Amino acid sequence: MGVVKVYGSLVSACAQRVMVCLLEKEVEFELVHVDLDSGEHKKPQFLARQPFGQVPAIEDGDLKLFESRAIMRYYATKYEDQGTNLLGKSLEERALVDQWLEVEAHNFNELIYNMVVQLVILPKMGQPGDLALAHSCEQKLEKVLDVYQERLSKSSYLAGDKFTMADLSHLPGIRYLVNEAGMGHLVMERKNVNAWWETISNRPAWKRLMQIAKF
Ligand SMILES: N[C@@H](CCC(=O)N[C@@H](CS)C(=O)NCC(=O)O)C(=O)O
Repeated sequence: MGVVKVYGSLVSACAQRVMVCLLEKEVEFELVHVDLDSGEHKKPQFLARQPFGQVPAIEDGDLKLFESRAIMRYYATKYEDQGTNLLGKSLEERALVDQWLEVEAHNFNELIYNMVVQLVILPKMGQPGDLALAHSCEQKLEKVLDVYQERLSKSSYLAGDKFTMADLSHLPGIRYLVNEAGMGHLVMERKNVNAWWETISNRPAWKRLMQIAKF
């Protein structure tokens, strides 16, 4: 069986989520570049892998899978005893990991995604971003990060005292926010969130991915 193939792009936050997970789990992978700029992800060949026309998708032997968080959970479970344990140990720990992963997916991600599209992606494509939408997302994100600030006053990581996939899942979005969207103050103004970000973004797997991506 060959190495895991990740279909995506180094600049895609969702593909980064999968790649940093594979690096934490010490699973070898090959990135098969999907050219988002030319719309390769909307062509039939890619739609056969991901019918919604979004990256990433993976191929692992006979298994083809899409949805970055499902892929992350698959590898966290398949290689539970290899590399970093991303799942938590007890049923209760795992439930907390799932809870914060749901928060990332439903309370956090969409706000960041909209802000990055309006403030970074559209301007890069020569189109004006909707600044009113970005501002409204920023205000909502302030409230979400206030909840994180409170949570992180009780534990070093979101689901407890260990790094898990709940923390990992935030890495690509926060990088965009801090490094590309000029929104670093949202993190820095919150002492516990900032300390958490410093810790998780200094993990060797994330630093390795940043090196590979040349960010
Ligand atoms: N829920 C999906 C979302 C995938 C997604 O939004 N991918 C973005 C890149 S981060 C994409 O392909 N955007 C291009 C598009 O939607 O046309 C996942 O987590 O895999």
